Amino acid sequence: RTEPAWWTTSVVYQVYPRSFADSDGDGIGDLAGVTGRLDYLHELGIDVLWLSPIYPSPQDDNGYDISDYQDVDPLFGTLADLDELIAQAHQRGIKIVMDLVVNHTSDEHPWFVESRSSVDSPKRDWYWWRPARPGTTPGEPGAEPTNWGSFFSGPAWEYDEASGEYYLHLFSRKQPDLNWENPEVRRAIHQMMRWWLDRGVDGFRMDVINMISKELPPRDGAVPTAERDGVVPAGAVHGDGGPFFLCGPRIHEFLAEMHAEVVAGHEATLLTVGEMPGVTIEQAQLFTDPDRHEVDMVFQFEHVGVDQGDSKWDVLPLRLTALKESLGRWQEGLAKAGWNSLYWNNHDQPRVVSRFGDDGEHRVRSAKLLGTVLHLHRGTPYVYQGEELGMTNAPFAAVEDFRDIESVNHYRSAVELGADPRRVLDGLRRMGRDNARTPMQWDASPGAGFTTGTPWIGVNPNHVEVNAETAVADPDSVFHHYRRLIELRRSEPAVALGDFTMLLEDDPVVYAFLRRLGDVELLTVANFSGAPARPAVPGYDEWLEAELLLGNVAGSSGPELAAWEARVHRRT
Ligand code: ISL
Repeated sequence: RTEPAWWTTSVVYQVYPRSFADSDGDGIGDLAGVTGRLDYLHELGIDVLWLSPIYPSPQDDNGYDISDYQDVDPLFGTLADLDELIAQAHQRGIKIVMDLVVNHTSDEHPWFVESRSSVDSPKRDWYWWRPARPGTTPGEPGAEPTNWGSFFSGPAWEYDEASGEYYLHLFSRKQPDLNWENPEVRRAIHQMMRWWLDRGVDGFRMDVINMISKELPPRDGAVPTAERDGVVPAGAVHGDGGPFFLCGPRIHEFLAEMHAEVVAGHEATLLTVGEMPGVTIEQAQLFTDPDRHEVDMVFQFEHVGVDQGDSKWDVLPLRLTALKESLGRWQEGLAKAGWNSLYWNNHDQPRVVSRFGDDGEHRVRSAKLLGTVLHLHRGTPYVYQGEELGMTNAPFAAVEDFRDIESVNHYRSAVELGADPRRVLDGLRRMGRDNARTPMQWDASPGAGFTTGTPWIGVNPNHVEVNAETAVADPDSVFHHYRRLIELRRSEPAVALGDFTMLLEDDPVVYAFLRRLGDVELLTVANFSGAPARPAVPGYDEWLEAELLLGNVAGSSGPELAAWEARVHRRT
């Protein structure tokens, strides 16, 4: 067998530029801001920086609606600023991975503008244009070509009056889906990707890449028969198009082609990670099997769905056994071929310490516990900005505090359909994506060190206590715990490459597992509760004699774990 890939010992850090660091005081983060904070990231020890979209964009979905793939939005700076960021990062041994958003463009992208201009446009077929449902009046409700709902509320089809046809948008109406069936579309994207590699970037995080192949012809999806989330009445919801566009018929072909056209020959230095809502283990095995040359790893969504009911807004209490069952199955599923990416957080998820930990009394300890559990799994860990500080969800008081199109649309549409506004707001507060998008907390100053101006979204008032300046100065902080976890992945081969065995599957509060490589064994035990707990791991007394590699409670050594205590033991 060949050498393990470089990213098996690497940790990726995600920057959401809009919310990371604002260098010019306009209240929005920018590229020069990121460059100015590279020393901080270097101290944390990360290997790769994934940059959420910085391309020209109408910012309908904060840059995930791109109007030019080969430039930088003035909001974030210039191409020269990006070149500078890449150069400065490389000088510190940090790779740069770009967000690749090619399931859709902005409706203001010249490709779509041309496609929309006429049914005879040479680019008409670059997007999904369809006539109204037979026997209906175009433009009337129910005349959409299929009954699919968009991820951001409302139908997934938008009527274009000028041409009398509809175009498909799985996300906002300003994000029309590209037609990957058309080889010209694929060629244009490959070319653009090569252009970025030539510019010095080190890979791509591929946005909803498992949605690019659609089953044809598009047909109606199943409509839920019960009311949804206890708020949206049955009959008022759209059909589920997922079965027609999640991992569609040509997805493996498209990704293998992209690999051959763009990545082949550079595998040894690049990173490709496909974001894939709804992906199954069986599919992920195929996507990440190195012999198939598709992508290095995928983002799956099962473990961030364990606390959700009918939809993401229907929040259930965490059952630890369900979380273990899910992550354990993914560990097993990708043990032989393929590779896991490991994450709790990104710009679409609420903050993990508020979600699966305790963001009150035990904030610091539970944030360290969550980091420990995640980083000791087999796979490549991703740290989302502020996670290394134990940043929490935001205290949004009213719907006016939210900026995210998903939250704003959901509120409007659910309330319109008769839902109780307080209940809808409660869902937003717990699951809304803006929880992850409040400004990075650098210091205790009024703008949190993020901006000298007025931030585009409110700063979390807890920045006076939770901030990077305080954390870097405190050896016991969440920051330094993450730094040690990142270091451990490089120094202890069993962390990166050891095999994985879940223990105590049925235990409702203790998360425990073994990693093994050669004669090295690592045991991780973690108490997901505010009360002491005894890990019922067979032979735990002997483990207590073994080296304690890492813990989050100073001086603790007995057979009992304190509230939110986590330990990593090592023996040979
Ligand atoms: O958070 C979600 C809404 O419930 C997810 O469905 C999310 O939209 C999905 O994971 C896809 O996310 C990616 O593509 C979207 C963009 O809004 C997200 O920010 C991005 O991560 C469309 O480009």
